[in-house]
Order: sequence, then C-alpha cells, then structure tokens
Amino acid sequence: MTVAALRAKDYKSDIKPVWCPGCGDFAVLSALTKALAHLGLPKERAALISGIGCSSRLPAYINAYGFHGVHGRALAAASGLKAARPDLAVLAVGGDGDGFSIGGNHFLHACRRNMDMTYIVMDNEVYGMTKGQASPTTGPDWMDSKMTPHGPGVRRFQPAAIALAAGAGFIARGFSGDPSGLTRILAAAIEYPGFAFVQVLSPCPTFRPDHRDWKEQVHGLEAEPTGNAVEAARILQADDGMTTGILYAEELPVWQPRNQASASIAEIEEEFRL
Ligand SMILES: Cc1ncc(C[n+]2csc(CCOP(=O)(O)OP(=O)(O)O)c2C)c(N)n1
Repeated sequence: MTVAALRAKDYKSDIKPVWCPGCGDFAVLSALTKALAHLGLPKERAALISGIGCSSRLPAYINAYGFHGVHGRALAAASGLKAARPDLAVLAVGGDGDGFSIGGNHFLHACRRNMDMTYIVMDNEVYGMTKGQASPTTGPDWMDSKMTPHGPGVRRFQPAAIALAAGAGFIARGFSGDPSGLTRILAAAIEYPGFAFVQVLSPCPTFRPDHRDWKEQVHGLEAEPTGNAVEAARILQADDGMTTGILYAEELPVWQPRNQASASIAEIEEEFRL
C-alpha cells in the first residue's frame, strides 16, 4: 500500500494560533509545515519542544509530537528526548528571551554538544508574552519599555557569532517576510546531521512596530554557504545582524549517549529506592 504524501496543511493542528495580527511567527509556522512536507517527514517522527513565550506556543499548532515546557529549558528537554528517542527528528523552538536570556547557558552547551536536532529561535528583539521588555537582542537605545526608559544601554547578544564560537556546525538566519527563503533554510536545518541553529527575524508588530523597516534592511548572504569556520567568523564579524541565508554549515562529530540500552520503569525505581 502506498502512503499519500503529506501536504503542508497536514502538519497544521486544529488549534487556532492566538498570536497578534501581523506577528511574524505565523510565517514561521507556515514555512515549517512546508519544510516538513518537502522532507516528507511522517508526523509521528517529528517532535517539537518549546519553553515559554508567544513563539513557544508553536508546538501546539503543529500536528506532531509536542512538549511545551518551562521557560528557557526547551533545549534541555529536547536533548533528553533525543537521547531517549534518537529516531525522532527533534525541533526545539522559541523566542530570543527564552533562548538567549534564561536559556542562554543551555544554548551554549547545546551548540558544543552537537546532538542531532534543530533549534529555531523566533527573534523579535523583545519579550512579547510579558508585554514588551527588552531582551538580549534588543538594541541598546530602544526606549519603548517602561522597564528601560533610557534604553537597555548594553550591547546586543550576537546569536550567530556566539553559536559559531560555542561550536555549532550549522548556523543560519531567516526572515519571516521571506517565506520561501525561510522554508529552504528550515528544510536544510532539519536535514543537517547535528545541531542546526536557525535565527529567524520575526517581527512583533505589537511591541516593536519599528520593525516594519526590516523588509528594507534584510539582505541575502552573497556568498555560497561556507564550511570553513574562519571564513564564517569573517562573515559574522562583518554582519549587521540582517544578513539572511546559511551562514555556516560544516559536518562535525555528533554527540549521542553511549549506552542506548533502555531500562524499564521498575528497574529505574529499583535503582533509586532508598
Ligand atoms: C522562570 C520564569 N521567569 C519568567 C517568566 C516570565 N516570562 C514568560 S515568557 C517570557 C519572555 C518571552 O520572551 P521571548 O522568549 O522573547 O518570546 P516571545 O514572547 O517574544 O515570543 C518571560 C520573561 C516565566 N514564565 N518563567
């Protein structure tokens, strides 16, 4: 019996997104379902893991396995799942606050551990869910938050450069206003054997209406994706934060737990009995 190919809409759950009108995350959801359909990944082979935030709601809108965990811990949960179920395509998703602030330490170590998973950060340079505080990627002089009325005043976190320094082998940046470019990047990230990091510039029209001009600011990487870390460092040094494309892709040793033998719940209980 042949199984009918899945279409993008087959990966959409019947839960209606509660994102604000114009939120860039709608386009990320749609690009992701298209990438999954393009790859022909069966729904029962995909798992989406998130922390907390508007963007972290995404797993609820995808018709696959999903886990909506605690703030900043998407990568920890995703790593545990991948260790236990290496057969699954594991995707961690969330926002810049979730991933680079409270989850920043997990981001660094996920990059260097290089488990085979995809990490999609919908970067809107703000904490959307908690109504618009500055995040690590907010510029130093953004003054629209009552929490930082004079601007955060600190340098931005540079997710792509930091991922490279921490040892990630696949680093890309997409834009929700370029859905077909984003679909291609997401498909390549899911296919990549190792930790694939995708920063998606995904505007929050509610708290960052100034991002309307992102459309004019983004520009595609002119060079072919490089597998040379020194060349990638040069690209990222010159990067204005708006360069889209696959910025670095090199296959590196993938970490997996040595002992895949699984214990029964009874055996685990026995081991921990006092
Ligand atoms: C331990 C903990 N601290 C703080 C919060 C409050 N909180 C919920 S979402 C969030 C930030 C979300 O921002 P981001 O990850 O950028 O996602 P967005 O909502 O912008 O998509 C914060 C601080 C929380 N839920 N748990």
